[in-house]
Amino acid sequence: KKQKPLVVWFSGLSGSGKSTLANLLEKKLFAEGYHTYVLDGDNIRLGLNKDLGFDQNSRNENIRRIAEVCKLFLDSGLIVIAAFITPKEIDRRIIESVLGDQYIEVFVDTALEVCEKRDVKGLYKKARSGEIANFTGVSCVFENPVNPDLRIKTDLEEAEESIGRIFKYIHNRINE
Ligand code: GGZ
Repeated sequence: KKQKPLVVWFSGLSGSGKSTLANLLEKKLFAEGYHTYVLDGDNIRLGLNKDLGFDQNSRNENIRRIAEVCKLFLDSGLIVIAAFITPKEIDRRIIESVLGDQYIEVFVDTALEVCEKRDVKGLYKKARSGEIANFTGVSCVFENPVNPDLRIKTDLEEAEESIGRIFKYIHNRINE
């Protein structure tokens, strides 16, 4: 199947559902015959970016490098699915300056209270107690995306519905 490369980039708080959506989207695209690659904290922050922490400069550099990696994957023809908090608008504009119109911005808009209640990894608890510093949403700002291509309300929509909307949105863009 012929495909046009694209980057679908999910931003949102820790626990908002970015990785879940990224993996479901990959599954859907694979089933439809597309070639994809998922980038997330698990394969980037443990490898390429293991020298980076969570202070502002490190986060900027994290996102900048990931955007450059996405660009390389675009050259190889893949549909890249990226899932990172991406807390600042300036970072999203940097991504756009690197990737141009091959960048699709998806805001996973899950309320902080919901993410904190889930607290899958217990990180919010640690952030509240001060055990983790600079935690997004608690002790570090998350700027809501100003004009995302898509906004996913995980508390109002089933994940499968969200994936359907994303697929519909990118369908024309990824077909040769
Ligand atoms: C935010 C942190 C922090 C701090 C560790 N703030 O839910 P997770 O655990 O699995 O995903 C989060 C991940 C965020 O890394 P990103 O590369 O996506 O962040 S950014 O785009 O801002 O560079 C979380 C974990 O790392 N984590 N410490 N202080 N998230």
